[in-house]
Amino acid sequence: MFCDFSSTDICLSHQHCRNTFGTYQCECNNGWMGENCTIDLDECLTNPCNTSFICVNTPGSFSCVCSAGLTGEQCDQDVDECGLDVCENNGTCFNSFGSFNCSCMQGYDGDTCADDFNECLGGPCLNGAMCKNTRGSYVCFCSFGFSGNNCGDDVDECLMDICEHNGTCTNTVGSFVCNCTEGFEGLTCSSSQRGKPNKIFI
Ligand SMILES: [Ca+2]
Ligand SMILES: [Ca+2]
Ligand SMILES: [Ca+2]
Repeated sequence: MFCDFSSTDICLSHQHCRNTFGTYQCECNNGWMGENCTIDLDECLTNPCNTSFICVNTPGSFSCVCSAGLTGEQCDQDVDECGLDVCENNGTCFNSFGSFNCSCMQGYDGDTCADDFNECLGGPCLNGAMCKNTRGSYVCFCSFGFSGNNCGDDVDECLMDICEHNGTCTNTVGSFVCNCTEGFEGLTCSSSQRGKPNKIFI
């Protein structure tokens, strides 16, 4: 019995036929192993590619492809990622050999500035304000008496004529004080003092 090279049926797939003394043998093709040569050999485990390449195992074989950021037949040329608009959300791109860097606009994060930066984690809202993270920014919901983007500004309530009935207004940080004229009371001097007018029970 000899290998019949006119037929492909003697050996299983991933095998080839070899003549031996008086008979023949089926052997695994390169890249395959196991009893019936059905197991793919992972050539990448033996690091067959040099450092500019990364190894990709394929069924029955492997290939060396350029590491990210490198190109050319020998993988010795830089990819200009900045020419590919790799930085998102108006980030500024800096090309380097084999790599690149994005300097993100305020509010964005990540290698390509694609991620929202959660400003609330840094506690930007002042004076007890609530922080809500938004994409590319954040919003502060100010407590009473404060204003501004980060709620760091005192509201001068006296400018709003907040004290009624000619009360005297004094602005304070986060609040105000009204000194009421006689006969009036309350935070804004809006109510008449009880018991003053004798006529109330008449
Ligand atoms: Ca580059
Ligand atoms: Ca944000
Ligand atoms: Ca105030």
